[in-house]
Amino acid sequence: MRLPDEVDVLVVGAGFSGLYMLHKLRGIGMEAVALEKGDGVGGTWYWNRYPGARCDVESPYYSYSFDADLEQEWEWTERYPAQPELLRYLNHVADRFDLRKDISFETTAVSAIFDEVSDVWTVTTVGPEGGQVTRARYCVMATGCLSSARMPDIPGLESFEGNLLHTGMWPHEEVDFTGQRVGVIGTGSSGIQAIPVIASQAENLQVFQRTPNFSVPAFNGPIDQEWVKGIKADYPALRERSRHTTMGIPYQRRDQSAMEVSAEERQRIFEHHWPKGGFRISSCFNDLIRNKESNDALATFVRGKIDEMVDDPKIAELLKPQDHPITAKRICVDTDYYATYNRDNVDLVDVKSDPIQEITARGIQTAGKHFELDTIVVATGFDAMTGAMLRMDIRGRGGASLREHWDAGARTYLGLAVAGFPNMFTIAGPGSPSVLSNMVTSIEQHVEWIAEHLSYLAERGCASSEANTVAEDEWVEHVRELSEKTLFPSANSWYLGANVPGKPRVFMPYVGGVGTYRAHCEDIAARDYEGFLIK
Ligand code: NA7
Repeated sequence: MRLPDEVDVLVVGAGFSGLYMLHKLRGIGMEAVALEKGDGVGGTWYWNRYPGARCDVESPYYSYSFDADLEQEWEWTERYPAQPELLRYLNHVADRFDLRKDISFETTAVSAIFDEVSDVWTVTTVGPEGGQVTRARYCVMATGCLSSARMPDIPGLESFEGNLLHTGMWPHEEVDFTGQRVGVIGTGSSGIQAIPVIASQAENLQVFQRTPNFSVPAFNGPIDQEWVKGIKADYPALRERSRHTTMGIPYQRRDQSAMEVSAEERQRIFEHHWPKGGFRISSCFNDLIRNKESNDALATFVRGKIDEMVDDPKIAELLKPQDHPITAKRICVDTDYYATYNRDNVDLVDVKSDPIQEITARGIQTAGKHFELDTIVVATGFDAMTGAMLRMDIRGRGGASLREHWDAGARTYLGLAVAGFPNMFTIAGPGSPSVLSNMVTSIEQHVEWIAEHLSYLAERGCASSEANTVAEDEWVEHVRELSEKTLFPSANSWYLGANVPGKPRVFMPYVGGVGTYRAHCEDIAARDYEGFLIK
């Protein structure tokens, strides 16, 4: 589709956020179109096609709740959805709601400039039809939090003559590692998911680990049909409960400190939660991310599990995270990760003690050794939360640039709007629960809030809405204060921008929980959008 010259709302991105935003805007009678860099829908689930790519939230919860028929008719096959299944789901949603006809694929937004006289954005894009200019009253940035993949700053990357692949920009064709010597750089969630699958195919796998992460088994498998039946029968109540939890998943969190029980009882509770799989372990006490002692107890328990799963005690030791509190980085949810190190064809290279010096034409050179490789898989993550927006040249009131406004760290009001950038809204942006939550729950809340806000403006004949500077300053301070009451800032995570050299170290997500946040947003709306300048 060619973008129109003028439209009410331009949505940037066609992943979970962009698709629902487009559907919702139609529902309130607005003319809306979306643009998408990929040649298909799916966002994160379009780009991250690496082997083993899977969501860390269980299938029936990691899905839209806005349409009861969609909820009932879609059949998940596994407990945790794999990337191909999620992509199928999002394609189904695009077809079911006839969204494709309003999406311009293979189109990238280059700049968005706000015109103060007309209160309209002028967005310049490049796509199959060349450059285009679209004028939109509102811009919604559905650009994703983990959509700006980062190549590591390792000298010689371009000189490698083998196959170089980034997990976040994986080729569409199947990659077969059979008979290959493979190196994986990075042991975050992407590396941890890909490593067991690559190891099962490759002749030899070298894992280059700089910092170990905590990972817990998913205990994934074919979905339990009885469990799904129960969920489908009770969906409205479960969804409603999710919206008022901390993470946006309807788990019952034990309302007790880990320090309120004896060491034996604590161990029993950890053991009880471990086989439930995934994030359930972090719901077993209420203070794991706030109380160092409680956190240490869980970290020690998980390190003990690593000892049980890894045969070689020296490898087990290297795999145990020691430098950050457990759950202060999003915990990884794996299938057979630790057991993979018991395979004869897998080696762990500790690049803390033996740093990577360069990539050569034939492999990886560390301080101590040259590793000959056919393929290097780079699983080094993303310029998270702000990267995709800052790639565009966004200019608001007075020609001020977003890059300058965020020079010392992302600043937003509610994670939804930016002072000085009227009529622009962000979905799951910095300053909202976003990446600390079940993304779909948070995305739906933002889409619905934005749609309601735009209806409010239309009903009153208003042309512009802008977060005011005081409200933004107070929100930024509130987000910072809340984070400092937790252990989150003590980890060098991408939540803090710590993975990107030179990125300001500011804790970006809102840690107060999905439920508290939602109530706050609803309250702001009920008070005629307090903190917004509306005219
Ligand atoms: P992450 O979580 O940012 O992990 C990136 C990994 O890559 C991490 O282990 C890094 O080690 C490592 N890394 C980065 N640069 C280098 C260099 N130069 N040398 C060696 N190792 C390096 O990204 P993911 O894609 O795994 O996961 C992102 C999110 O997606 C995840 O949290 C889930 O929510 C889904 P470091 O810690 O920097 O020492």
